[in-house]
Amino acid sequence: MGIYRYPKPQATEITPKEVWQNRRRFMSAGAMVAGGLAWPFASSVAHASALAALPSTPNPEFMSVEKITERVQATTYNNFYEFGMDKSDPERYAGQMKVSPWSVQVEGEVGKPGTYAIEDLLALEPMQERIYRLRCVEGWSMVIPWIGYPLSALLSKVEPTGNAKYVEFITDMQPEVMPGLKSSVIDWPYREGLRMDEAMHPLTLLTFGMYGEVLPNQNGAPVRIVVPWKYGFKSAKSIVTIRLTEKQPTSSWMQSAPREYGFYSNVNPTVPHPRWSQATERRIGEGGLFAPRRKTLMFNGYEEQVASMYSGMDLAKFY
Ligand SMILES: Nc1nc2c(c(=O)[nH]1)N[C@H]1C(S)=C(S)[C@@H](COP(=O)(O)O)O[C@H]1N2
Ligand SMILES: [Mo]
Repeated sequence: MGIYRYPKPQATEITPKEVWQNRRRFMSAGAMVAGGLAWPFASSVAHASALAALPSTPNPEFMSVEKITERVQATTYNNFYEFGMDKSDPERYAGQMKVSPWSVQVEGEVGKPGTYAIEDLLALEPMQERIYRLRCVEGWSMVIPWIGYPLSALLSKVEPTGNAKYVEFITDMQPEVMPGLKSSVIDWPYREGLRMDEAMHPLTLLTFGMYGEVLPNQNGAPVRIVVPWKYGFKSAKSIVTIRLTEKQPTSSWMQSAPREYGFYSNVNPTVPHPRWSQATERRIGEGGLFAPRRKTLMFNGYEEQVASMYSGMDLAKFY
């Protein structure tokens, strides 16, 4: 269990009591089934934790020698535009998001469409811990210990038809608690997509937790996707629908700024965003204002694993 390695949460990042009590009630059933461990696990953990522990087994293939970003940074510096444009808005407002009950509808080009309760998704496959870099298109990055299992496990279960070429992710809308939905920067709900081979790639993680615990709301509770070789915006949070399609879906960002955001959005230091370079990045939590920026790596450092999916493609054209 990786959970002892993480720094103790600061008092300031502890969620109001009513919120975590709700979360615990909801998580206890699912986490027990998923982890096969006794529930009071969280109370035996060395640090006072506001969220339910999510037991997992570290996957040695996806560990990292890089320094893990402090949990306080990863949970207070976020993009989740449903809650506002500022980096601090998700942490401030997402506590109000209702994450229980939750279900995910799997539909479209599948032999077995259906609605999965979050408890069933949690129990579908053993939970793995994987340390992934997340690189935002804005030019910053973090290193996060995620908990989940490959999306391919779920996709195989629903039996994609021969027409299934793409997967679309649609995320939740809760207008009462999401002030960002009033903004027309994005055509809501937030939608993202992957090509079928990308969705089935072993790196693509259906993600339920981070830092040994269930996902904090601001990081996309109760379930999100993490696609580490693509810019962070491909990693849709708080997913309610997974739709398999024959045609390439139009993501929210492609729709709002087609010149700036394409369908693929692979991390690529050689293809600048029309308004800024993608050659370097700032690692969140590393030094001050004058800390040197890091060189951005091709496919965010996952080139060896994913480059073959794009052989023969002009990555400046398919940005
Ligand atoms: N539903 C939803 N998912 C989203 C976003 C969003 O605004 N709404 N922002 C994306 C962006 S731009 C990034 S960089 C990552 C940030 O994930 P993190 O806050 O967990 O680091 O979430 C992505 N997923
Ligand atoms: Mo981002």
